[in-house]
Amino acid sequence: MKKKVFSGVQPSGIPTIGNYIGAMKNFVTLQDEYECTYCIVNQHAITVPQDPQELKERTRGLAALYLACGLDPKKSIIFVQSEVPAHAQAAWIVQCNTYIGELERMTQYKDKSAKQEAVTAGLLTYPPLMVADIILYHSALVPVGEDQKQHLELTRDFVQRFNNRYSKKKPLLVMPEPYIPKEGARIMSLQDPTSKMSKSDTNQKGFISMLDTPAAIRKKIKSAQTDSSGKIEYDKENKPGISNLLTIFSACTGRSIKELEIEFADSGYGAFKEQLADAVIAELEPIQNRYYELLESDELDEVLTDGAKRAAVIANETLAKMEAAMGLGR
Ligand code: ATP
Ligand code: LTN
Repeated sequence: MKKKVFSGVQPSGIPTIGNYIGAMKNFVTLQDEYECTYCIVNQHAITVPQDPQELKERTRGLAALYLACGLDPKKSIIFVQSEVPAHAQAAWIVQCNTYIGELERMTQYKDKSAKQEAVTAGLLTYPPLMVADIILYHSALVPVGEDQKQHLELTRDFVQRFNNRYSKKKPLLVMPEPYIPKEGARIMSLQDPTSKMSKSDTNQKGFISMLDTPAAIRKKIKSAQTDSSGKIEYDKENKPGISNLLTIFSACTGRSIKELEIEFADSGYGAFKEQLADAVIAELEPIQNRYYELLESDELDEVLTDGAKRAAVIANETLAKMEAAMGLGR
């Protein structure tokens, strides 16, 4: 039997090139080898305030981007989280088997709650919903960026605890592993290369969105923070800006960082940035063209409706087994 893969992206903004390199690009490569399920995790997005109309548009838009990147509904299940109620139901079970202390330790919770005026309970219980997403589909591999590693560790702890408590003889839940790319697992902000590139950054110049126009991409790359040494070398500690740009270049072209260092050994930052912009545009332009076609098509809604149906069959079955194991029911 093929291994199962599950992952999700929040429709909390237009995905950045960080989301693409760290996660979405791998979604596509994994679908040829594994049985994959990819979710638009809109219930995770509402852990912080969202404008209802915008959330709706971004949800459909993210689905279009999934397909535009190359996700194929014949190979993978693609669906919207809120359309499969088993996620929220399983999340309750997960919450009742998770300790508040575990959740308070999560760095994403600490970072995000520090930025909010009022912190919702949902922001704290965000990881149990993510645990539910993963376990419902018997996922063995979860392609994510570096920042999600801690949530995956929490998931592994939960799986072990649940199996120990409720299904000792025959483990019900599959132990998942994160699938984190060797390079590009943490693309940094163009303006502050010591912090993660994020689609909800208030400084637009910090990130390249997957839908930025070629002119905007070129401008943002031109104004990216570098250093004064003028040498194109990978050195994360001392040259975080240039190292980040090299990583993006490498991910967009498939060429190694070593190779790029050699090619640009005698170049200045200006010429390097011009060519990087060309590479990013060449990677994103075909995706953008397909995206705009898909947004106008009926195909997109058909894929999501069918995806939710197929996902619900699997999710409901796992949920029923979890409930039975715990004695929920008559
Ligand atoms: P937000 O800023 O709204 O919290 P986010 O972009 O950090 O959003 P998600 O939309 O949930 O978070 O991220 C989707 C996937 O992209 C996850 O697997 C995450 O690890 C990955 N990812 C996010 N930012 C980066 C980044 N800068 N570099 C590499 N991968 C990233
Ligand atoms: N928390 C993730 C998004 C997410 C996810 C998942 C990723 C929600 N559910 C299940 C992998 C598997 C994030 O990137 N912020």
